Amino acid sequence: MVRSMTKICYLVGTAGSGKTMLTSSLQRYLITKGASLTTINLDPAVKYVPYQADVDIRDYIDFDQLIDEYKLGPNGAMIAAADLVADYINEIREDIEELGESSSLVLVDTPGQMELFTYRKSSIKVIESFSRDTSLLLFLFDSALIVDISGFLSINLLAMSVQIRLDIPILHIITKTDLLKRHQIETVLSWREDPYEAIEELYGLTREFSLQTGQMIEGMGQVPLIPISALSGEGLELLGAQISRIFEAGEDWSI
Ligand SMILES: Nc1nc2c(ncn2[C@@H]2O[C@H](COP(=O)(O)OP(=O)(O)OP(=O)(O)O)[C@@H](O)[C@H]2O)c(=O)[nH]1
Ligand SMILES: [Mg+2]
Repeated sequence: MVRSMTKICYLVGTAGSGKTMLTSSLQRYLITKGASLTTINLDPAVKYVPYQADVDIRDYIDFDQLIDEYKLGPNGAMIAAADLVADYINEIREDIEELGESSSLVLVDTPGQMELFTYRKSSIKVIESFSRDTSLLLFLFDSALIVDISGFLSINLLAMSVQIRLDIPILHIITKTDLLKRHQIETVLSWREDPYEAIEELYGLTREFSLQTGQMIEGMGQVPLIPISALSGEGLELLGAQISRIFEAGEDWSI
């Protein structure tokens, strides 16, 4: 049996936001900290995975064959593949089971197009087949998309949408911080506390909606926003500590 206390982190974010690379660096970081870790690739269309995928959906779903067999375009094939994932949940559970003790923490790298994991019913089945109580979303804010206020508010809305849809605890992560200047990171973090000064510069309906979004951001309360560079490793320690805190496992990853 997959242990009922198996803790699962789903990495979710817009296309190219850094899910795969963060999975890779987080895997390396947590293993050095003594975590007993399993890493799952749930993206059937990915060609190259830069980490050791202990469980891989590509062992069950052949993306190119789906395209050929059903004469699908790339998006149609992605939808078909995303829906098929739920059919293989028992196999995935068995794969994790076979890994035995190394399955107390599981990282799940989700498909490139975020809406496939977030909004299709198969993902809900995947989450429920483990346990909501021991699941955590790591929602990635691509740093390239949030350096202006409208981008920042839009991605916050997306994060809220994902949380509403999947209904599990969430951590927010700014990715690729090595590409930002320090003052840009500080500005983005300050918008989380108070976005209103920046919103004042907007006009019309955009300003109205942005003000309402600002109120929703205030309502998110204590959800941490953690700046991370998967490239340099900056922020991984803080992320590890936050994951640990959420799962109430303290700092001892071998538990
Ligand atoms: N500079 C820098 N580049 C990064 C970082 N993380 C990811 N990238 C780059 O961003 C691009 C996308 O990264 P991925 O990890 O593939 O992103 P993804 O969200 O898995 O992408 P899809 O699965 O295709 O949606 C790649 O070119 C990475 O090299 C980072 O921390 N710093
Ligand atoms: Mg990826």
